[in-house]
Amino acid sequence: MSNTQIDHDNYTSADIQVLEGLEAVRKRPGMYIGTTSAAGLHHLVWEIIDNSVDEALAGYAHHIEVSVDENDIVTVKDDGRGMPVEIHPKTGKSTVETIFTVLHAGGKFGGGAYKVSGGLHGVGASVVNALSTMLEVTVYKDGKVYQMSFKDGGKVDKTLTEIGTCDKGISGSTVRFKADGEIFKEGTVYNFETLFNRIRQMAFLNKGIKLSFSWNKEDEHKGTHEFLYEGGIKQYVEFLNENDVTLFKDVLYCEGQDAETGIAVEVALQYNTTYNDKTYSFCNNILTPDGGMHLDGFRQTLTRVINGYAKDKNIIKENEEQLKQDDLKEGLAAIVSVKHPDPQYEGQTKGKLGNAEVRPVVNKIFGDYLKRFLLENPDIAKIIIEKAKSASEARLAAQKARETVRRKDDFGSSNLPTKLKDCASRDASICEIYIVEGNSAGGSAQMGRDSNFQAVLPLRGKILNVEKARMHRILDNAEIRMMIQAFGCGFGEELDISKLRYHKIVIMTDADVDGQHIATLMLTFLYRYFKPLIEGGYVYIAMPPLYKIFKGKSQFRYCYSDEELELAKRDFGDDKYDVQRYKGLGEMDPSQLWETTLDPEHRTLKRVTIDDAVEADQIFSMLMGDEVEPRKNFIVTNANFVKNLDI
Ligand code: 28F
Repeated sequence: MSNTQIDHDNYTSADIQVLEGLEAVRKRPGMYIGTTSAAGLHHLVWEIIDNSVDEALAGYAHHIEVSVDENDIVTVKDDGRGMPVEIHPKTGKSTVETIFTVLHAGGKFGGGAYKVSGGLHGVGASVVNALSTMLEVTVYKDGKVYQMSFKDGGKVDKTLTEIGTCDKGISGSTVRFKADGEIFKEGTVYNFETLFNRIRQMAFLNKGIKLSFSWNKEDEHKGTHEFLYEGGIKQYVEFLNENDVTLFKDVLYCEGQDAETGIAVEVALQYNTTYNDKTYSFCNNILTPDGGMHLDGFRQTLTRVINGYAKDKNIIKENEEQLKQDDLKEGLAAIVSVKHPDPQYEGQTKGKLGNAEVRPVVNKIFGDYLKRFLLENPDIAKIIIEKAKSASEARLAAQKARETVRRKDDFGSSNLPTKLKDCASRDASICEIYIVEGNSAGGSAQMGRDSNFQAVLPLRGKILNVEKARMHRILDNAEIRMMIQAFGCGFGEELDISKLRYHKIVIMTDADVDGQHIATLMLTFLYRYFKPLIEGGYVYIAMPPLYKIFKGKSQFRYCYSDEELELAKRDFGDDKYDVQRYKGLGEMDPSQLWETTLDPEHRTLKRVTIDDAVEADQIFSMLMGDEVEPRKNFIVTNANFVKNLDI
């Protein structure tokens, strides 16, 4: 039988291979999409979008539409050439069917472009099919509309059929799919922010491609968002700085490609008045949270060229110390985006780019551009150097302050804060430290706790807003120093989680606005100086009750939200009951605090997580930064939700 005929009666070896392939994906989904948690569920969407983005990067698609409906069925549509529909020589199946049934059938697309948007390094659409209960493909091509569908993890439901006609000028591909609840045990409900932020990020990273996102659910997010950035990562940097005051108007931008290796480089940067570094690096549109060769090349080049310019212009004297990489991080907002045909990722979470050949390419492209830019913009050059010089002075002051922190005898003999009521156990994995606002609450927490594994550190009122302070000022603050010492694991670049003395750091403040402000200040401090603790899931927020509802003397219940109070009232029916609203932790006696908020058997702790690093940076800058306008807008926009501001 020639390989172009399709034998429907019995399975060819290719059919068996296909079924085994998709079965393998369903058996070990984690091998293909990382996890089957929410992150894995959203990877299905990235995978399909990436195929449209590749068609756009190849120059054929210009508008990609993503939508989610009430039943969490995702639709992705592009206006590219439309997947090929003719029979694929190797498999005797249509190319469409091959793309969705043969693992890694994506691979090279026409026109020599390689797959650069590789969601999870290009595992291909077939994995999405294998992990979906339904997947339907529609192709618009040559005035005809073709459709094929799959069910139950990639089994063919309807073979590819011509279902109609369309305008000759219309072409493109549409994929609709429903993730399989049997695979995604934590549910197949998509998160609006996760989709919104990543789709917007794809538009920033791929200038000129229009991405639309429609949330077709009856909730507060219902609607369509259009993202199109002709300025690409230049506009991404403007977005990063939208909540901060910038030091100059321009965004520095360069792009280039190394002919020999095919490596493409794009860099955009701008400085602001804050002390934070908001630099994000990407490879093939994937965020590399742990950096790697492209980011190293960027930082080394920035430092080398700035120092070279400062020396030539005698802004930094011969005898003066050169600027360090860290000095040029302060107030920096930057995007480093490279495209590589065969990226190698390192590290446990594959978040670091390992290809050494990338560094000299970044060096050359960004270095040549920056040298020219500084010569053509001496005023901006001077501003950048002045900012870095003051950062350098602050760094030296911070070093002294660190030494003082270590030396200064604020702490008892065991080098711990005298105000810390430590716990007996030294097994960090079971120990918890409660950062409590106010001495009265601190007192009842100290009495109510289980002193074997629960420590208490009472704070006196509001702590410093670290978003607007430099390191040495922060280290001058007694409350901050006490927390650093109590945690015992250092902070910032020197943080060593293995030395952390408590595996639960619990912020416990009053439920009123003041308490929430303190909790936000605490979170800002932890986010800026102990981010790995948040990323590692060590940081929590205590949930004390808001109300106590009781009937007579014996019957009572604690309520932790307004909704819970309403339910409890209904449970009491028409009986007479009283409600006590807790204004502050201090109103609870130690045993009440224990049973409602401290006792692991009954309490609820809210774990603080960072789902999206870029988003978190924006939120802290907006909430705590210098610019008042964005904060006002946020509060006005969210005012109706801000009954009891949920941190
Ligand atoms: C909603 C998801 O998947 N769009 C796609 C194309 C276009 C071509 C293609 C895709 C060649 C041999 C691999 C068309 N004409 N959107 C998408 N658009 N795949 S996926 O080709 C398949 C590759 O196997 C395409 C000419 N060349 C390529």
